[in-house]
Amino acid sequence: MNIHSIFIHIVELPTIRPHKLSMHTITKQTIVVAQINDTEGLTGWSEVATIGGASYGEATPEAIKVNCETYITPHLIGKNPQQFNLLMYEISKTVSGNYFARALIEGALIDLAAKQRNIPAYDLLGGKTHDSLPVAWTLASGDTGKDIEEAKELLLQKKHRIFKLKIGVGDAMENVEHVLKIKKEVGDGARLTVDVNQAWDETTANYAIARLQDGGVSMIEQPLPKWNFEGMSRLTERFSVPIMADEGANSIHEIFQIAKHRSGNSIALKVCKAGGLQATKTAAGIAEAAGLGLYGGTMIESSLGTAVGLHVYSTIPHLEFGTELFGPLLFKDTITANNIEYSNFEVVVPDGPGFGMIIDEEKLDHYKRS
Ligand code: MUC
Ligand code: MG
Repeated sequence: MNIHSIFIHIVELPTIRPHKLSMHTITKQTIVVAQINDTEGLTGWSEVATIGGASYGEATPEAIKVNCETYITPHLIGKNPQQFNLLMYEISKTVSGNYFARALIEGALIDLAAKQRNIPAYDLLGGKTHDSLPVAWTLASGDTGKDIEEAKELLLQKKHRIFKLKIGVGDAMENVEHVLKIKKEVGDGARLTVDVNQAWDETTANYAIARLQDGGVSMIEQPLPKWNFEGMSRLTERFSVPIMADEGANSIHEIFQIAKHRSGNSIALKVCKAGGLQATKTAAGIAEAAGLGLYGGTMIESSLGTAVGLHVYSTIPHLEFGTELFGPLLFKDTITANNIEYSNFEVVVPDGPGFGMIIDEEKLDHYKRS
């Protein structure tokens, strides 16, 4: 029952099309996978994703792997994964920050603990309140015509009716026109949101958000740099369209400060940013107590990481903005034998044991960095 061995793998999966963010264009997504084996032959698996090396955030895949192997996993050998709560608390005393690394290890411990009991992971987190959740798709091809085509096709297939547009690259007002053209084409059948990924200054944000709000856009994600909490407070006060904090909303302490100073009136949750599934639930609790809207965010994980997100988001009763767990649909291939199911504009929570995903070890080996 106790932990026998732990391996951390860096994996690279190609995407179906380039995915353009303000700081990086993804053509191959890098994920980090943890594998924790127990003495009885069961394995817990988990995943965190990163975007563009060190460009999106401070956690790089290489640092996650080395910090897990040097400072976290030696502490876990011989320990009982059922005590994941205590183990992660002990780790928090010797490992500061490193939220992605801690989230990765906690996820694999929870997957293993749930598999040992033959129950779904969400049952270790209080039980699910949703069987499936609304799921947004990100339009980020960089081409207005292609984005319109993509949105219409996905609406027709009943896959998505919430679209997030990445608009942090290039001229802000041209980007606003791009959004409004798409809004006109997809009509009222879909909700449109934008993610600026920190690319604007406050003056630009004031001009652009006014146009987007008038044009019927339903949410503006991280318009200002992550350090500009006061600017985010002023935008939240000024506009009626929801302002969401993403890159600025990481630890539970940051989320508390955002709630206190209204530096955004909604939060993009992500397991990696919070440092784990339990911390994600705490973050959701702080946001709920402050009346902030919640979004089940993604760092564009593959099927395994998407299942991790789904298991924790399924235990949160009210996700005002739904989720954006579309990752598996952006990848050309997967490292699991089963895949995440999408139907009727929702993503289905995979039932267990654990996170409910079966690793295809040949595929894992194929896409793993040597
Ligand atoms: C982000 O900033 O939200 C989520 C969806 C997407 O296209 O990029 C990610 C990261
Ligand atoms: Mg974002």
